[in-house]
Amino acid sequence: MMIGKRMEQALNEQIKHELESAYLYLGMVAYFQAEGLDGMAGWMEVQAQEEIAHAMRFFRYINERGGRVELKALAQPQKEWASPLEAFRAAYEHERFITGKINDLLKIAEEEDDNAAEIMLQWFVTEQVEEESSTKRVVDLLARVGDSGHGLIMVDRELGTRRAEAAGAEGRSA
Ligand code: OFO
Repeated sequence: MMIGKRMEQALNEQIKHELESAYLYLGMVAYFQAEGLDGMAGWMEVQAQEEIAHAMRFFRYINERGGRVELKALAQPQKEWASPLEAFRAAYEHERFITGKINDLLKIAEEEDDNAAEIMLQWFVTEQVEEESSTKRVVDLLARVGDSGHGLIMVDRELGTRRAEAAGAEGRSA
């Protein structure tokens, strides 16, 4: 069955939200790089790539269901944060916002009796649990180290391992 107009529009909005996530996180990559925090920059770069993958899931889904993808304008993202903790707090808040959007989409799927969309969206429900928990974990770590320069370097080093893991995974699947 072809996708309904209401769902098609809502999913096109979601592609925009996912790309906005990528854009916001790339803004954070630039901020962390400027601060000399390469581990955090690497972590956020992997995060931004995941967001593009999320957008592409919706992109492909709309097409598979016979709909038409419509790309929207993206606003310029924030460039500066008061501290790495504030940046990660903003990322966590943004993930909660996205979780709300996924829940709204599920409601639409129910109202429209769109089982296929509902099943596709289940993946995102699980993914958002992971997204919220991974950003919250870093917020908690940074809150704990406070103003300690040594602590910040330790956290930066740990977060830097994510990029190495992601690169390893790419190597394996290639
Ligand atoms: Fe970060 O989960 Fe998509 O936006």
